Amino acid sequence: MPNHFCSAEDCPDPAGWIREALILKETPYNDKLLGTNKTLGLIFFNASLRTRLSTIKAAQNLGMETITFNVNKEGWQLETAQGVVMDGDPAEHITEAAAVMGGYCDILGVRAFPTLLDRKEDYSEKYLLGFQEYAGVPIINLESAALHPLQSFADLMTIEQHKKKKRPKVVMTWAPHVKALPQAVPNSFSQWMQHYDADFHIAHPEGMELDAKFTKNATLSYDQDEALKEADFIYVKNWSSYHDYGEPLKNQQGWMVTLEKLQRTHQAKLMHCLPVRRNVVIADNAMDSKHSIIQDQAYNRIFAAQLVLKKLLTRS
Ligand code: SN0
Repeated sequence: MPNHFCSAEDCPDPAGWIREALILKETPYNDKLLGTNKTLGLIFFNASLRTRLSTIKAAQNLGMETITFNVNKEGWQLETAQGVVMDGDPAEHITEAAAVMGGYCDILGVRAFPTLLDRKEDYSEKYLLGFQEYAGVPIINLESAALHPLQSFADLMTIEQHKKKKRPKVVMTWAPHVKALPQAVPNSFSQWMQHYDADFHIAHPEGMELDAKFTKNATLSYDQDEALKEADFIYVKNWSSYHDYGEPLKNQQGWMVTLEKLQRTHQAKLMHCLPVRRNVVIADNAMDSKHSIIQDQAYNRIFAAQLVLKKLLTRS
């Protein structure tokens, strides 16, 4: 087990972990003593509902204490660059802040979204790497600029729980949105799908290609209808452009997922990481249909986080 959980690359055995997490879900309190006198710190630079609550719940199931800190709202603004004269807004350097929080906690989770202004800077993951370097404790990625591994791990658990054939067809489709959103969720899902036995397709409009490093094993299509044919799972997500960095698509028409589209699939299960804007990304008639396994995805977040915490607490 590596010292951190920041990417699929930090999971040595995805299939084994999915199995273990699904077992944990049946027996969530078996390790209640494992976290005695251990503290998990959760540091948020951005908003969160599921990640925050599911990870706290996971820690409680293991007997850990938690400290949640909305650093952007309640803390000092942090400087991340080395060697700068700190005569601007940031009052504190990540070097000291991470070390202090690492001293108070045994494991730290960090959420830091991208700015979507500068790709190189966003994808350098300066917050995640800064915490890894200076905190001196294991770091969990609670959604960084480029990746959201706790979400993807729960997504794979959910597919495993619902699949009816050994190698299902899984289609991730781009969908419209009113804002420019990060690529973290689709990057991460694609990265984890490289380690999962499925026929994996990605449908998106021209110009919305993700970093090929993550999508290299997927079948890519610009035709949503074509891609959705015979699908067993449809993962819906908006993202902004990776190549024209941070730009939303101008003409988004025709990409919202509706019940009519789901009815043309292989009774596909509908997935989304949430939060979802109804009738922009997914229509009400699809959200409220029997196709949706979105609540299972959210529920599985507890056990994905619990297994990761367990692995970090017992790593040798
Ligand atoms: C985030 C994203 O990465 O797309 C978090 C998803 C887990 N989503 C949003 O920021 C949605 C914001 C909005 O206004 O709908």
